[in-house]
Amino acid sequence: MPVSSPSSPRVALICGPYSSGKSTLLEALLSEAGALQRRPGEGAVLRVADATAEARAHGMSTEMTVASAEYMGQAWSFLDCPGLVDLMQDTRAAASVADIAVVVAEPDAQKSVALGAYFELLESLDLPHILFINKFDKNELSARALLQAFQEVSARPLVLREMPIRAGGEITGHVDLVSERAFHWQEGKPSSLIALPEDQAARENEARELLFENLADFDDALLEKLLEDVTPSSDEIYANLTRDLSANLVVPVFFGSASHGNGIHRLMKALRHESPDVTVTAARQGLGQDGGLLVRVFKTAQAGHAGKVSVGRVMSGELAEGDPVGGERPAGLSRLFGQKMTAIERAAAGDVIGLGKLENAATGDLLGPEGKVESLVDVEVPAPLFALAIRTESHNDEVKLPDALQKILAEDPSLGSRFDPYTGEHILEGQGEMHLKLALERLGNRAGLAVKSTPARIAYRETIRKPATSRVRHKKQSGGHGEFGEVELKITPRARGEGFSFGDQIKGGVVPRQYIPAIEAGVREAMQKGVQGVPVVDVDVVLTDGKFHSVDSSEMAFRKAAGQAMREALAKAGSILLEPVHAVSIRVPSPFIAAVQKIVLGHRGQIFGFGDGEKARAGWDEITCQMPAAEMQTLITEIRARTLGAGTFEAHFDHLQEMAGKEAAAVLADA
Ligand SMILES: Nc1nc2c(ncn2[C@@H]2O[C@H](COP(=O)(O)OP(=O)(O)O)[C@@H](O)[C@H]2O)c(=O)[nH]1
Ligand SMILES: [Mg+2]
Repeated sequence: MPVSSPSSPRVALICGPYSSGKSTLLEALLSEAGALQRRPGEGAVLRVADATAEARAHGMSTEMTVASAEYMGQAWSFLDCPGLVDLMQDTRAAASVADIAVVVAEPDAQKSVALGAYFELLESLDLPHILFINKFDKNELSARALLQAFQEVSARPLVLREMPIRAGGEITGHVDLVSERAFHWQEGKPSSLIALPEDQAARENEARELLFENLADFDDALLEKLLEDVTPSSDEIYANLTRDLSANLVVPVFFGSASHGNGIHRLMKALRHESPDVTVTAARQGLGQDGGLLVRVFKTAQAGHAGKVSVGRVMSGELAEGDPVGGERPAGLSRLFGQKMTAIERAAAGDVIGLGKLENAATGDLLGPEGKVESLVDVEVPAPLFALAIRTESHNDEVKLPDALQKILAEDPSLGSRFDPYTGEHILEGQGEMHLKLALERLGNRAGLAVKSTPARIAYRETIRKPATSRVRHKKQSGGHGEFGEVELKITPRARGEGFSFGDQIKGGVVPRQYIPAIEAGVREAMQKGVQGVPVVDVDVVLTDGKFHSVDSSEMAFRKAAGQAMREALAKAGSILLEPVHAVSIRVPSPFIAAVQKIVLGHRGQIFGFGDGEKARAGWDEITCQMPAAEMQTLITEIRARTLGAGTFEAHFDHLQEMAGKEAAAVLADA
């Protein structure tokens, strides 16, 4: 079992729901470390976090901010992640390198579901985490009541480490439940040590006992002491806390106010004393322990003239400027502080560094000196939930699009792009409307590309109602070489999903075999656009008869004849419009199940069942249903709007379904 060294560099992930105060906390921690000479949040333009064009335009974090600083002789890197659900991939990537996470919450029990996703992620990675309840300054707030609500979304026990001191309408300080020292908060200054107010002693005792009971669940010696009414020593409790946190058995809870600088010193000290280091983190991830160089890239940025910067953590080994990483030589190593980069000469295990211009590195890669390394624990990339068709505003820019797209895709693995052969459109897909909006803004800001987006077209299909036959002679005789080909086709409907089949009943060489592939090609071409203007599927075509001419027949002539014959047969066979239907499973916290059911039914969905689903957590439900693809374009937006951002879904194509009536008419009118 590897042991943490007190001096080696630590990485803390700062995560949590939108607007809980993560970026303000980042600045408060940097200011606590002496790396920022002003109060957090002061001077919006100078913010360490949120300095990119997109972040400033939206007034919120739109990507992860990385800032390194020294705190009491120890190097710390803080990874401040955006809280927007669409951008959860940043949190996932940062979690893949962090030693410890701080989940920042608002003191609002109503918003507890939004916390669930963070606890779930950290639990699944076994990453030790602390809950910091921010904006905690009003007297009506009860830490106990909040904890009860938050406990419902955490699988690990939440243990309160402090108790608020109340006076008048405010919370004026806190008591550390282990050391029993009381602090009075002061605006913009370190808290002052005070005597524990007498009227708080009973509450303090009660809270302290609860903390001990929580810890005793994991320690028999402590349990015995409590049963015998022996008060454990502070050292014993601290040792318990450190062990339980690094084993991810409990979630310590602190509170305070990032913007007023309250409770920050306490939080930073807990991080310092209780965070494991990179050797423990690497072991938890099953990474090689032979001391060879391993760098996990968790962010990719474009830093103006410096170009591409891969931000990575050295998970093991060390490197100096000029050493190869991932089979390339980085154009310089740097330390990051928001947008600011400072060149460094070497980096060791634990450090977070910027690596200049690594052509082949992408976010999520684990790099050894010579190339990518397979790892047991990969950063999971979620399936797309939202898609748009994109096109450059100007036709001349079209050639620049693939390259520019490729750059932003390398930054963010939860973003995808593909060509849809069924609709002929370029699709950009990701985790939600805002995710794609930001991606398009990035294309504009970085590559100067103006890109238009429209809802992705639905891959409608058509098929035939009944069998039909047709006979066509294609003939041209105009001096020289003529064209001659004659075919008779029989087309028959096939069952849904059976696709296209082609055969022949040619006897006696009425059509020489060498022309039959050309006939099939002609048939296939004609099926690209049926009578309703969309591709035809599920049809069996048989070449029943034909004629040829020994001089004038050619592949071309037969192909033309077959195409014409197919179009005529389709026109006779009647047509049905088909739309793609997806099998969908939607997962939401149980209280929202009725609201989500309404969304499904409002979009021509068909519900097959409710369950707590294999993958669902306690307190979550799953709806299994089928929905037409056309109805799902804003599904994720609607689910999130009704579930405080918590709900999500998975979907895959299931079948083509017949359309009729006004829905079919609407599709045709559109086409
Ligand atoms: N009252 C109060 N407001 C805060 C505190 N911390 C942050 N805020 C405010 O909450 C808003 C969101 O903060 P920000 O740090 O950008 O949140 P993030 O989305 O979690 O990064 C800003 O208006 C902050 O000024 C706090 O401790 N108390
Ligand atoms: Mg932020």
